[in-house]
Amino acid sequence: MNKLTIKILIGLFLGAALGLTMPAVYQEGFDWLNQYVLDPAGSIFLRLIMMVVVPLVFLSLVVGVSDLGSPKQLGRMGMKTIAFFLATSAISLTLGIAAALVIQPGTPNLLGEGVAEEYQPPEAVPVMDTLVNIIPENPIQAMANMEMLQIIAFAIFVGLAMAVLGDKVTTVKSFFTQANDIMMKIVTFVMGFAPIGAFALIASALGEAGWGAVGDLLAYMLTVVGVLFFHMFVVYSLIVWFLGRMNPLTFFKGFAPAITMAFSLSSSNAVLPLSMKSAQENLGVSKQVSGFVQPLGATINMDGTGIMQAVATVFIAQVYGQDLSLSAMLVIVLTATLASIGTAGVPGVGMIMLAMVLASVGLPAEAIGLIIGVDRILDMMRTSVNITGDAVLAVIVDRSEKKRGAIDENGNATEAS
Ligand code: DAS
Repeated sequence: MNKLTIKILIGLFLGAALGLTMPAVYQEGFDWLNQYVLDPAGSIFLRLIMMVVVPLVFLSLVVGVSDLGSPKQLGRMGMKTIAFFLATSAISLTLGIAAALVIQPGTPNLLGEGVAEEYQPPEAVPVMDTLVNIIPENPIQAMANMEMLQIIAFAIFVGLAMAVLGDKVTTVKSFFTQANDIMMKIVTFVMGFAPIGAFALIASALGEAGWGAVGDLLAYMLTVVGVLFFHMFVVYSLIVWFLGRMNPLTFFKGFAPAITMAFSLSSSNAVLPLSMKSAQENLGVSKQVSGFVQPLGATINMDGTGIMQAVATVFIAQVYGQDLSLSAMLVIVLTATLASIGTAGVPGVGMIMLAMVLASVGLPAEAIGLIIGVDRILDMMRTSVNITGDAVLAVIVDRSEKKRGAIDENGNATEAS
């Protein structure tokens, strides 16, 4: 477990202790502290997160899509890989939404009396309008207004065009790549503020909401963890068994070193070397397939993150007393699936993308304050799910490529491929 994780967890527990005890002992003192210290510190942290959302989503998607190459370059294995990643992302998001609708972890006005009443939900948009409105009339205006689906659509067009133009746009490509690196560095800076941000936000939220919020917070966490476990040990087991023809026990035993490392580091990118080593040496995946599928998956495939985002969005809608319409649920699945295409696997990035999903369905990002405190604990678990999904696909693509004769049993490409 790295130092930042430990600091965030300490911030979480100290903040929760303060928020749950001080108001009962010295309400005026807490109110003053909340007004002049906790609220400002929490708002600064949330604004730092919101600050990076639009540039991060746009740049990471442009770079992610252009790195994928054009459909022709991608070829059979690439198209198969992306189709599977998008399919499991959509499944994980749908599972998350369904679980949160059934369990109902959030209760209206959890964040304070009248919060649900004074919240003005955006008017429900028919599904067809939602799909038509994905195409922006003015991409710059879409960015200014944080119209996330329109930003995503424009970024995909730009990325595809860059992939097709190839060497003609290397200067622009390196500009976008470097700009994306800058954004990811800013994310690291923002996450460095997370211990203080988590302390302030959880203390303020629990101080205002009281002990009742602890129950909702636990219900939220257990819903996320429950779906993560289901997706990891049921959905992935079925896929690796029926499509990969591999005993799930063999799979999880062989991939266990990477899963435990991902849990402690909360970063898919950092674990990638071990993920690939485990898949190649313990699961028999060829170097060729592992070297393509797992690095791609570490960037574009984040099923665990999708589960958190889906549950968190429904939870926050419940806290604001808003019933999500069918088109809103479609927007959640679309934005979270497509936006994850370019998002790198680094600690805390899922929370930043959650701010984007909330914006896409008109929910205020302030509500993140209640759940951000416990996010690092969930980040450790969802990162393990993220990399496991990449390994599951590597196993099934490897098997299908070997079955086609494109790769021989020693993992070398044959001329037939
Ligand atoms: N920690 C991210 C990863 O490395 C996932 C997330 O932040 O949701 O996959």
